[in-house]
Amino acid sequence: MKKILVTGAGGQLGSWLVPKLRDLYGDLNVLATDIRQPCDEIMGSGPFQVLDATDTKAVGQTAERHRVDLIYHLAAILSAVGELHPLRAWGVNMRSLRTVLEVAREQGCALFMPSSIAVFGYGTAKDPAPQDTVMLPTTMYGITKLAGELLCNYYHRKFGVDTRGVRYPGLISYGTSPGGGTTDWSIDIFYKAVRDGHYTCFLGPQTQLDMMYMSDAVSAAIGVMEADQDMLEHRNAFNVTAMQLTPETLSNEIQKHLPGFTIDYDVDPVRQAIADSWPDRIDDAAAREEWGWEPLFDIASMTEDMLKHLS
Ligand code: NAD
Ligand code: AKB
Repeated sequence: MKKILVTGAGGQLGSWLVPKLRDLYGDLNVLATDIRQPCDEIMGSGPFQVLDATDTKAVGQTAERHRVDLIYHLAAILSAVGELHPLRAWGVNMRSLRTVLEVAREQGCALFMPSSIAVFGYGTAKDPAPQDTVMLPTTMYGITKLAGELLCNYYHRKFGVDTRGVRYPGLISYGTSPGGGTTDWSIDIFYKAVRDGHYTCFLGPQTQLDMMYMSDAVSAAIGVMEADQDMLEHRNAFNVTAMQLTPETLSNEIQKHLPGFTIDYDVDPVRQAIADSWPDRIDDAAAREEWGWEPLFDIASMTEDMLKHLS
């Protein structure tokens, strides 16, 4: 059975990915790590260790002790927080990636590095943004993700490390709060709809971005790592998407369940500029063709499931 180490496991993605990995590979074979304590489900179902992913020695020793074969490297600073603290975003995102790449090279581990639609910027076709295209990110977060994709491909070419990744869109989930991204509105809206019946959105009503429900994001992470290497023409990283949302379309969908729900807008120019620089839709044909990517949730089923769990 594979032995897996997850960095940044206490975050929005880790709190869904770790339980699924434990179901598939066995509770004791999945070591969750983070600089903060994760949710009770992760603490109660298997091993957890406090681990700074930028600490090369500690990550190396931990991987060796647990005889790790596969690292899911989730630790990162996201786009909105990254624009508030750009040097911190560069430091955490690049130092931690360099650390896990070196550990993967030395110890023969495979590595999953989640990239993002933030690698795109002005100069990329907006609808759809192709798999292979001009990439000129405007945010520090996007710069670290693009540099990360290139570095992961380099480690594969140069050292034979099995690096793979996907370019996630905004991920929607309940449970653990999002970590400070531009797409966080698509989660906040559900919490406020259920609690207050009203949401003030920090992006304008027509701002369209790709989105995905978290259970599909978990399937993408596991699917790309389980894919047959011989079928992969791309590696870092595959475009994946599930739906395109604007604040207006999502609020209309929520109103079908909560007719009294209202929305207004108080646009934050920083996050609006980030969103405007990202595509309206990405083309995920390569992921569908090379490893069978297919999301299960659309706007209707995602909204129904979110409201069922939050109500
Ligand atoms: P998050 O902010 O919710 O979680 C990140 C976790 O990393 C946090 O628990 C934090 O404590 C931890 N962390 C920060 N610095 C660390 C360090 N030095 N060492 C160890 N842990 C550290 O983020 P998330 O939404 O779970 O995202 C996970 C990954 O997926 C990130 O790489 C992110 O770029 C990527 N991604 C997320 C989304 C999204 O919408 N959530 C979209 C695209 C890509
Ligand atoms: C963010 O908004 O920063 C993330 C992402 C799309 O990478 N959700």
